[in-house]
Amino acid sequence: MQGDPDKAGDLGRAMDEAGTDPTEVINMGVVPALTEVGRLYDSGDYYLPQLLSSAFAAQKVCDAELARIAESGASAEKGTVVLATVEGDLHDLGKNVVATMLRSHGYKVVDLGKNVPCAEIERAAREHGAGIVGLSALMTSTMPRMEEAIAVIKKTLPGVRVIVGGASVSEDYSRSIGADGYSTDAVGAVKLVSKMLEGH
Ligand code: B1M
Repeated sequence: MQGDPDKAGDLGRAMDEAGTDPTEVINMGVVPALTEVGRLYDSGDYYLPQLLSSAFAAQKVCDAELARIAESGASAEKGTVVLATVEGDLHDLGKNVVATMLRSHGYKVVDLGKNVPCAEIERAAREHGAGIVGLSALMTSTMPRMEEAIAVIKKTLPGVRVIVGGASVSEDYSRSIGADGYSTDAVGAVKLVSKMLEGH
């Protein structure tokens, strides 16, 4: 997967041919690969070009797996989740994985992207009738934007629940800012959403 979209496509196809479940391809293939890319970037072994082409390759696999799920006709929309990386934060690789995993489990995802102001998140949740808002932040400096968004959403959209995640966020922090749920990874995010929207 190291940043070569063609090889990533081959890997995805090989896993498809082996009958691997699409969500497993993402969970067992894409997420560990991206985590390793993050580690290599952190350690100075990878630079921005490798990082960006890895992200592109990962998205290509995720898109292919989502198309596979759509072809199988398995996805009836089970509820709407508005997702965003908070204002000031440009990290979106993990949030994109969360979006793909939620879509692959049949949820409608309105992905607002990265660096999203609180007012835009609240407006989108209202307009799309979201049951859940998911906020991602990877920097300690942007985590307070989550608290602000939660305060606004709780005030104006009391029925909407907010879940949070991102490498620097912890369970304790999530509780302290009034989030309804927290998960360390995309699989946990799907479990939270399923519990909140479907009760299991
Ligand atoms: Co930056 N960065 N970065 N970075 N970056 C970190 C986060 C950092 C920890 C690196 C470090 O210093 N060790 C550090 C933050 C320190 C801190 O505040 N604690 C940092 C910094 C400082 C910066 C800059 C300030 C660097 C600079 O310019 N001097 C700058 C800030 C830009 C900005 O945001 N304003 C910056 C820039 C960038 C890039 C643009 C180069 C790039 C982002 C590209 C992109 O996302 N499109 C980048 C990257 C890639 C990283 C690291 C290396 C990797 C992050 C990543 O994508 N991991 C990161 C260090 C690290 O984490 N090892 C680092 C892979 C991804 C799959 O995992 O995002 O954790 P992750 O998502 C996981 C879970 O966290 C969870 O599920 C995902 C999948 O399992 N999750 C959720 C995420 N969101 C969730 C939401 C949920 C539930 C679960 O519910 C809604």
